[in-house]
Amino acid sequence: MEQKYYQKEIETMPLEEMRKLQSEKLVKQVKHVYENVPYYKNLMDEKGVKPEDIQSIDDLHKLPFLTKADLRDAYPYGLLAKPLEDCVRIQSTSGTTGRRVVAFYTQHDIDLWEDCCARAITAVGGTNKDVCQVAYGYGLFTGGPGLNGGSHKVGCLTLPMSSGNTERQIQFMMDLQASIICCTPSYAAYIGETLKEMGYKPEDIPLKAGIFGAEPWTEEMRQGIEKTLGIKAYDIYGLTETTGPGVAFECSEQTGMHINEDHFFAEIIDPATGEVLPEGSKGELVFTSLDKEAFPLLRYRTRDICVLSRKKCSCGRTLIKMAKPMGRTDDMLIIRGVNVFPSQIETVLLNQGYEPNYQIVVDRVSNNDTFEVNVEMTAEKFTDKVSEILAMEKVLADAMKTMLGINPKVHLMAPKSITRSEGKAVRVIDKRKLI
Ligand code: DLL
Repeated sequence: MEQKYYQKEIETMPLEEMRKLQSEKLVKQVKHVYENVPYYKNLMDEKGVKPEDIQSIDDLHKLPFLTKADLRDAYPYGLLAKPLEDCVRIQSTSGTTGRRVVAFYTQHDIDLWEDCCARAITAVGGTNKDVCQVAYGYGLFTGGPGLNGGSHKVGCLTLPMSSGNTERQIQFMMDLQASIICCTPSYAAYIGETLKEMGYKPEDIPLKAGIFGAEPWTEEMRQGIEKTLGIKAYDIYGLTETTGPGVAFECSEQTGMHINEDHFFAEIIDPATGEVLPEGSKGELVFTSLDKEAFPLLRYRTRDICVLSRKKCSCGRTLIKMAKPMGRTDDMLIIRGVNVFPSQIETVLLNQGYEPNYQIVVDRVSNNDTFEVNVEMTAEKFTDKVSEILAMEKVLADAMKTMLGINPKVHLMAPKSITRSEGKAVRVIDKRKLI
């Protein structure tokens, strides 16, 4: 694919220049936050750090971390760094527990967010000749509004579908010949499944690329979606706290996501000690907003587990890359003392020819963890013979045991019996009430 960039100078900037830009922005940002956010001033005072101590990006480690707990404490206005009169938008997390995170944006913040999404769309080959169907949820969730804004900036004909109403999605896709689709990977898989049932073949589908994120998905799932929809499937990452989608995006190489590091500086830390780890280490991803005005979080602990790499990329971008997040410090299950990530289960299923329609159910009975995985049979694998079902369950349980080191009880279920998701899929039901 011929490489196109949305902001070439930034996206291909030599590292030394990028460091200079980041340093200048950080020094200004720390001063802005210290002077305008009493909550943050207190945190810095407690740690004995003054804005003068931050002279370049190399001093970043001196600053305190911010966590989700800080966001909850400071809800709703405690971390606001601009007067409300200067803010033009609020977005919020999809979190279902505790207080939601509320993020504020000035027009400048919206602009830089939409630029990040425009970089992502351009990186997958999007131009003003494309019809871009945005099937992430609109509203408080950042997915719809972020990619909608990016699509406008690129000049695509934007189809603001939001998520859900799959038959209508497909009708618009076909009638208007949508060439790019943006949604969660689980919804993309569902759209693919529905198209197949309707009798469409990959070559009948007008799409050429998809921009999928907001939840973890595996390489195997990527291959499945690419095959069913006849497209290239690209990853996109972000979180409400930093803006939304577009913090990092995938390019034609499809080997991880370039972080828009002129706006978001990334560190990897040891989640247990907070120590900053060298490039290539696996740990918790931490972001610093270098130039957001209204809600500029510094050293925000995302709880996403990830690896960074500065390996040269064939697309010509010099922006650092993050691997697909491998899970979260908080959705890593510890079952009978063993660490289990839903993505590992997904990998096993896809390798064994199943679709990523599954649910993990964990409980505790007489002080012992129970670990069950409900998996849908595909139409091709469907059988109602008990002996065959038992044999298939055993094959899956053995493969999971090899991957995880512990034995799950696998239940095969009829096709279509696990509820499909139009947004983020619910993969885990933990009944142990450990927290
Ligand atoms: O999910 C923003 C977004 C919208 C990203 C659309 C991409 C596309 P939140 O609801 O605040 O924001 O959830 C953020 O979702 O910390 C990750 O754990 C997870 N996440 C987001 N993108 C990815 C991805 C949006 N590509 C949380 N792969 C993050 C894995 C992802 N996990």
